[in-house]
Amino acid sequence: MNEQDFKIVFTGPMGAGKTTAIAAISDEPPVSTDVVNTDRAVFDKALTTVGLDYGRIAIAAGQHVHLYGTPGQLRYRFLWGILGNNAAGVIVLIDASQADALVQLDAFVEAFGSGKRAPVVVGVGRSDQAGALALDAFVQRLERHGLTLPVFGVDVRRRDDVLLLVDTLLCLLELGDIGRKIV
Ligand SMILES: Nc1nc2c(ncn2[C@@H]2O[C@H](COP(=O)(O)OP(=O)(O)O)[C@@H](O)[C@H]2O)c(=O)[nH]1
Ligand SMILES: [Mg+2]
Repeated sequence: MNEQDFKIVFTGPMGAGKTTAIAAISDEPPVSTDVVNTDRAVFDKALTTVGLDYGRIAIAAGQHVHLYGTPGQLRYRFLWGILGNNAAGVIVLIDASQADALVQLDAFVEAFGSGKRAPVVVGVGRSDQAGALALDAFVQRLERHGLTLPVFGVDVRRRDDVLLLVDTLLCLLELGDIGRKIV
């Protein structure tokens, strides 16, 4: 990683789409540490990430954004701090169709510094599914905690949606404390 590079962390609960999002935008095949999911009761999908995801995108000549995905399961929480360390910004992905989506939002935003240490952008997925919470519910939840963070409805399978999250984060970085840029 060279001096002008940034590190961005994708976090959020299992199944929210961290691995998919990084794969959607990475310039090169992402590194993934997915294994067979033994927590199908929590979220029914075949694979889950135990370590991290890693991808990379070029934003200028010789300048890259490094993309790290955290594991979503609480038992890997010890990795969040390690992966979040030195992050220029954080993207929290939430699945709006999960009953506890607002509680999950609280947990992940809180764990990653509520946008105070580094900017946070929230991507809400599956908001078009039956029974899914409306985007506004997430905005209001954040406001209850005194937080005004960008909240976007996204489909992480779409490259443009994921790039919107990353671009917003980069804008916030430029507007705010450039000193958070990391090596
Ligand atoms: N149908 C549908 N599937 C989605 C949507 N968003 C994400 N997914 C799928 O949800 C899964 C998310 O899994 P993954 O990326 O492994 O989540 P992670 O645990 O956060 O890394 C993938 O299979 C995506 O294709 C959506 O809006 N609609
Ligand atoms: Mg994953």
